[in-house]
Amino acid sequence: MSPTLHNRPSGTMTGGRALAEMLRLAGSGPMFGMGGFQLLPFYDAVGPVGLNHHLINDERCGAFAADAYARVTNRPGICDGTLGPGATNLVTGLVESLNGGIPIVAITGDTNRMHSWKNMTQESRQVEILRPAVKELIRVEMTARIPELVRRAFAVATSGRPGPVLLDVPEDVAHGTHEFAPEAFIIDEATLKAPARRIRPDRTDIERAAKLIAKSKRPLLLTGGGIHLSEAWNALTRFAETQSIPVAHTMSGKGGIACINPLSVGLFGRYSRIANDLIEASDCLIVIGCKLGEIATKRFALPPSHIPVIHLDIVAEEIGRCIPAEIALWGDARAGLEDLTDALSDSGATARATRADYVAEVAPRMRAWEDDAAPRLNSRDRPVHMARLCRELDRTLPEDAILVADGGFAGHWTGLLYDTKSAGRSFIPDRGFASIGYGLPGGMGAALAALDRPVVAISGDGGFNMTLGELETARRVGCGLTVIVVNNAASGYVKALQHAMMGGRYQSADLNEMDYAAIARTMGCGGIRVEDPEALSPALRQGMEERDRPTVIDVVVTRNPGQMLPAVDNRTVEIKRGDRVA
Ligand SMILES: Cc1ncc(C[n+]2csc(CCOP(=O)(O)OP(=O)(O)O)c2C)c(N)n1
Ligand SMILES: [Mg+2]
Repeated sequence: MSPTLHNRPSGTMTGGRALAEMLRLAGSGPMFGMGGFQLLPFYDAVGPVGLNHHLINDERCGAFAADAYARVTNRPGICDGTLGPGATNLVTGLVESLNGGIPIVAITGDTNRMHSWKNMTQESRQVEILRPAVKELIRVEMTARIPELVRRAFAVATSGRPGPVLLDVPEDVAHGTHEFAPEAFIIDEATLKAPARRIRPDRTDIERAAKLIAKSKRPLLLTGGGIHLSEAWNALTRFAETQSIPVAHTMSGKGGIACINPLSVGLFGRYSRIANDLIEASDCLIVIGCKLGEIATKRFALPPSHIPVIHLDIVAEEIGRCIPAEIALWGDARAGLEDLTDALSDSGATARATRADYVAEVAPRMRAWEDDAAPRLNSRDRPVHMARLCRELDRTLPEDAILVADGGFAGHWTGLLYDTKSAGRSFIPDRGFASIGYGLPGGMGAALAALDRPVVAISGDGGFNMTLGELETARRVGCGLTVIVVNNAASGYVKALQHAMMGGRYQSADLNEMDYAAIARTMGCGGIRVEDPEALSPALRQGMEERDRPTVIDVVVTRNPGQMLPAVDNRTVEIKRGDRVA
């Protein structure tokens, strides 16, 4: 336990001050919220204790920003909302973190308990509304217990499968005072970053898995966001390389190994380059830190049931939920990969020789895919083709850049086509809940987490409209973020589905034609409108050069709903009743 005694406050202070002191001891980064009466003592204390708190224009966006901060750093992101609508506005953002396994400590004000349930203004059953949105909801009933319960919040947020923890603080607890001893202010440093602790899979299970892998001719790694939470990048790369096993990834798992690593076979699931074909032809699937949900399995059509699955996950009950696992490895991804590498260390050379032909298939398959996709990837179309936009991102973003992708098409297109140049979480899509509106606030959280790295967010125009107010926040905070607005003047995904499945009967799918670059300029930000694909790369460079204000690049893309789905090609899909095409 640390820190040392001299760093600890003591004496009589408000609950709000005690909360701020604990967050300071936890080394908390930028936090995002909107105040109200209940948490005023906390707001009053953040400045004096040296915390970095930013007013947000919508609490949901505060939670999104905290989520992205946590994805970049693996340290709990912090957000807050006041009593009532402030608290309930957090729900969508917190569910993103819950489903994504992202460590968050959220704080809400609540009614003064002297008057609760007497029609207090803004009162609701907020604890009940928020409880299923978080890993644990901690109701703080005594000012004196604030340090202990903040400790608990960090421990829960970063242990096991990380997640959001909510501290619900009644007004009288925040405003009330207590005489604290310095010993109260301690926090376990291990809990300040996920994973707080690592657990290794059972030895016997590792040996069984190693035997199955050793005899497999075409094993394939299927990796999810758990790789990033466990910081298992090196362990994964080493395991894949020493055993000659190709790696496919989900959208959240991109960057488990560098996309440009010859063993990377790209995205699998709803959209895929070559990975789905390799899954079909595999004889052993090694699933790591991946829930195998709807998108990863193409609505549970993948993988074929005859292929044995080894499933390593930090949540034991997640294993076998969607796809039965032949071998269940319960534990931390990095630890499990290290143990598998060790268990197979003697057979590495043999494995590499046996699988030489197999891994040699990857490059020509990728080339064939690339040849097929080239007309789209290099398209000179005006309006801009989405594949070309992704290609320009790929070419222009430097190795250390972070790309944050919004919930609509933006995430799927870049998930399929954007290549990370090194291992690590440098592609951040909000796949926990896939809400639109994450791009801008998520980009801001990522930019504040990585001040020296270029951060680009890509969002649909619908998603951007939803959270446009945060451009004011990003401007005020001085955030050198580049936001690409994929301007198709539509709720595109919906329109494309109506095109494919409803015979082109479009309902509530069109947006107004807008110039988002002009709007951005009016708000004191940079704004560049791009209609010619050749202008994409210079615009991106210009955006990334701005270090202390955001730049919006408004990219006019196709308005043709027949060209919107991210399959890179544009085949007509045959649809049977009840099908979901994308
Ligand atoms: C909060 C929320 N509401 C609805 C949806 C369903 N949805 C998925 S994609 C999409 C279209 C979003 O439009 P836009 O942001 O412009 O992206 P585009 O698909 O046009 O690229 C919608 C409405 C969602 N993901 N999140
Ligand atoms: Mg759109």
